Amino acid sequence: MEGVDKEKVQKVIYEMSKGSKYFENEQRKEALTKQKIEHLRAQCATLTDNDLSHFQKVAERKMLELEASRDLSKIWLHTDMDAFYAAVETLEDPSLKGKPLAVGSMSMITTASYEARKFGVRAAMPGFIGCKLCPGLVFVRPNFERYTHYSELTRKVFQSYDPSFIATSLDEAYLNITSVCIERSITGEEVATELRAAIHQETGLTCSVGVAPNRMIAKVCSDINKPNGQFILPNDREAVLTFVYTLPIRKIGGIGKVTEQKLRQVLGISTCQEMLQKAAFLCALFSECSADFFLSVGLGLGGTETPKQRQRKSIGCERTFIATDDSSLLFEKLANLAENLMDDLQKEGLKGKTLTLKLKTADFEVRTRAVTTRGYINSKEDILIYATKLLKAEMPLSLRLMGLRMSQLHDEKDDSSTSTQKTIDIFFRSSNSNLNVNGTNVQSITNISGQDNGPISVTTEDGYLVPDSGTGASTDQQDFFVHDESIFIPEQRNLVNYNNEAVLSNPVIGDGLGGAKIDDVTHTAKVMNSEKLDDVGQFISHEATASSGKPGQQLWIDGYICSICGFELPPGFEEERQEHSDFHFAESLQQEETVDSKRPICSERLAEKQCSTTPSPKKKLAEKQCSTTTPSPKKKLKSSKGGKHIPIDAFFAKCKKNL
Ligand code: DCP
Ligand code: MG
Repeated sequence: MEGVDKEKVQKVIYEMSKGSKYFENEQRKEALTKQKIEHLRAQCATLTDNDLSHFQKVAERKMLELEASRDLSKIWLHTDMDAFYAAVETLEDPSLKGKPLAVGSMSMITTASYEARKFGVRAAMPGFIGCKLCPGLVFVRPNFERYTHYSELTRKVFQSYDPSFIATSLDEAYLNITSVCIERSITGEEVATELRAAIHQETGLTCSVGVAPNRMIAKVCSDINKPNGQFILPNDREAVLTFVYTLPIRKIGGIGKVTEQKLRQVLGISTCQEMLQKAAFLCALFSECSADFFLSVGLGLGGTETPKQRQRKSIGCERTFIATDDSSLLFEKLANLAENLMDDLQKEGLKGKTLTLKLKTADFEVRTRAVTTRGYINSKEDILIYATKLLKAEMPLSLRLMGLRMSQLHDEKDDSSTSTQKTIDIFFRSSNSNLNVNGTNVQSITNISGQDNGPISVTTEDGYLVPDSGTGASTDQQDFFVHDESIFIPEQRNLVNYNNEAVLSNPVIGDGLGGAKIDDVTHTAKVMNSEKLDDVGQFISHEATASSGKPGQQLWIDGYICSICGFELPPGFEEERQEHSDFHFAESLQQEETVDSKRPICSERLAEKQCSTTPSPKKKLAEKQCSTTTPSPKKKLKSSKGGKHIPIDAFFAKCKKNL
């Protein structure tokens, strides 16, 4: 967006979307963020001097711990293709070269060529707004098979540098190049140059590369000299600290718009260095997990170990369309989805037990409804039986998106695999009610397939069955099963609110603003066929369990499923993912706030302090901010050398201007 008249772009977007549902949702979202900020401000204002000195100690201890974990022995490389879809299209049709190009439709642009970006055209923007900004904009329909083909070519190259490379989307990957550097006695910079040349030779496309001691920084680095460039940060603590100290927090994967606003507006934090300066506030106001994440960002720490591969947990597809309440049309779409899901499952030799129906209403409300069958299924007919029942229960309604996802997967090759489900029959029978242990509604749907899929459990966003840690055999009499995977058992509030946020953050897919007829399938199965993990949110703990529900431990399972709430977001949707992570931060915050409003701030964390200190009078936030005593770096660190193109100071000066 450098050199773009941002004000003009904003004005055009505002004028063209005003009054639309998208606009209304944006406003609702803004109001929600404002509310969260106010809440946080109020919490902040209650902090006493004693609180702050306690949390200062907590923060210092934490920073020491984090510092001790610093690993400078690994060399990570992050690679990101330049204007990927647009570049592929141009390669296939050279007449597009040099033209302002948008890949997508009047409803949605997936990416734009650099020529189009000069006009403010960008990904996730409705095409008709793109046309307004850039009248000569040329449109090309996306062709995912093409992108997958080119992506596979790039992966062949990655393979030769790191067989365990982590692909986070079709066009991005992390490579641990430590061994290559040692074995061939070459530098990270040499590997970067060589790899970019190899990718170009293999594909005819360009990419940008960042090299750093950890993945978090490597990703930031790959953006510095984009397009067709590279930036190398040496494995040197001082160089890392220099780099992150002036780095705007929004550059960090996992810090999205909402988190940025909260940190900036409540605590005055805009750069990573300021995270350390306000460490006491971060520890006082955020969960331990979030605070750890923020402090590690301030220290320039990120993932250095290759995360263990996880088995695919679910497989699904979804379809966006112009909103309709025509039930026959909706059932037709459902049948298509069932067929799609069957194909994907059968291609991978998988069957599943839990079927989740995702619906996005015309008002952008997202609902998910899940059902667990007794036996494993993967035929279109079986899928459709359950999906139809789930959909019927929601009718009448007007929808703009439908999705089906199968989880609790079973590999047909693996006959020994058995379900670890356990009945909670006793509970439901004895309670003699329709309430689960959360006090929420649970429906029962009787199987009508005539097969041995038996009675099933149904979970809705109004009440997910509570997971049981024990194991046991299912019985013929049972009416309900406990899910043995907790990733699809989000807390009600998380799911509902998250969905709102996620939908709002991705408003242009088929929202019909442009009146264009689209019927886009999100290629979750194809695009996300990597079974490796995304980096978003995993900077602290790569071993985070999917069910932890802690924001800092959020993972993208299979590269696209949120480990906290099970929501799916393809890796290409980085902004939306960041907002998603923000949402979990915000949710945990809200939960903390709800609890904390009934008791002193972070009482459990204050407990040890309260033994030795007595509270002093409350002071105003402004005073606290001025008097924070977290040590800032004693001397102004100099930029490290090693960047191939622009000097790092110039880069950050540029970033600052954009803040
Ligand atoms: N994509 C998408 N929807 C988005 C963002 C991206 O479908 N909201 C797709 C199109 C992009 C591809 O993912 O070509 C890769 O995304 P990037 O964010 O890496 O964007 P580009 O590769 O297009 O451009 P850059 O040169 O900035 O990396
Ligand atoms: Mg890219």
